[in-house]
Amino acid sequence: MSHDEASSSPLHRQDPEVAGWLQREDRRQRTTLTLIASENHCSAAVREACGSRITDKYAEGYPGRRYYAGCEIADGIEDLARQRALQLFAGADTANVQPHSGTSANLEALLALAGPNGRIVGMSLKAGGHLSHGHHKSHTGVVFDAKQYGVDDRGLIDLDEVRDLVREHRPQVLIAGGSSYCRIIDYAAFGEIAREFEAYLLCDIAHPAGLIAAGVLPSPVGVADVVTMTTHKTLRGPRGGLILAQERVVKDINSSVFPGGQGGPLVQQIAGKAVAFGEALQPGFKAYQQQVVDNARWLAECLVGHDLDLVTGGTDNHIVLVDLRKTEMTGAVIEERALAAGLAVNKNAVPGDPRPPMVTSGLRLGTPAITTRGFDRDAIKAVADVIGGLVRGEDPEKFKTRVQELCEAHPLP
Ligand code: DSN
Repeated sequence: MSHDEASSSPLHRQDPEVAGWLQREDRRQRTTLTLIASENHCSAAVREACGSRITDKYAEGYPGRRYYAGCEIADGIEDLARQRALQLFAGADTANVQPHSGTSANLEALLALAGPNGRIVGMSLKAGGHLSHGHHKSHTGVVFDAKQYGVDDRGLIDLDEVRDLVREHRPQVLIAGGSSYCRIIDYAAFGEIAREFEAYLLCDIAHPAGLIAAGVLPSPVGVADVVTMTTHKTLRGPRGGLILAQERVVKDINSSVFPGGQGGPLVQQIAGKAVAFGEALQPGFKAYQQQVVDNARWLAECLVGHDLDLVTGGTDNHIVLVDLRKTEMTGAVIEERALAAGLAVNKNAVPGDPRPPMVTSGLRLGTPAITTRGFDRDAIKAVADVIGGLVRGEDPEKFKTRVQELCEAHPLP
């Protein structure tokens, strides 16, 4: 939107204060390189759907069975989103597109499968898992009797440890997936453990969903009873959650989402999900996802060239986790220094991290957003050079012009 169009918009005329904040966010995104692994830049079409008039509509229930009048358009949109989700993730029996977020999706799925006070096993946050996999500060660590597995000295999931924990704890649900795990997860092996001990398998693919949809990484669909994900990370859609379920658990999952965990669905977000799934079904999406992984691997190589340590030594997906423990820097310090240079990165615990979560000894980098901006090998190397310099203690000011050149050469969609 041009400056003139923006300043004559209804929002700008009615509420210049909010409009001003949103313009600043627009500018922030244009002039910052997003290396936060969980963020991306969705299309203008997705944003238009999410800002549409259907935001006004209440549609509690499911298509064909709503608690309000006038839901026929909401039904059409939700059916379309569900159909497209099932095309993207072949082998799933149903898709529930209503979860407001990945955490809501996990809580709803876990309540459906384990019930209150049920037993669950998931990867610990410190090892690369997620809060909603049973962390003691998440409802999933309060409502359920949760045990957590970690990673070995190389930063890899140890399937023997997982099996031992499942044998001992006998969970109703075993969870596979994480938010800072950079390697391929062996879903088939998790499935064998779950079957051996009669647990359900829940695979949380919030991070690699787009890579899996494009066939760049192996899919857990068909192995897992339930697959949860977010739609706004590698999948490049609007903020929200999605649950895929096999027939035997569909009824429980659907009633756990509504009326169990949520009221009216956010139909405008479901419309945005339908648009994003449509985009992901186009041939260019596979090339984009392959580039996300190629860029992450190259970024990892370039960072190793700057003598930085990486958890697991590299990556198979879109995430690179830098272990700063041999340097003078903490995750928090580098996060701040990077932002001063124009890079948005996030501090992140590394396995065995002695520092607290607001400090950390790690840096999580991701390539989805910069790949959307069209980054190639030269541009990735330039980013690695900035990070290498910042970790060595060089002044962030020195990199500002180079980062702005990269932003201008790679505009937002
Ligand atoms: N915020 C997500 C991430 O950054 O991975 C997890 O909830």
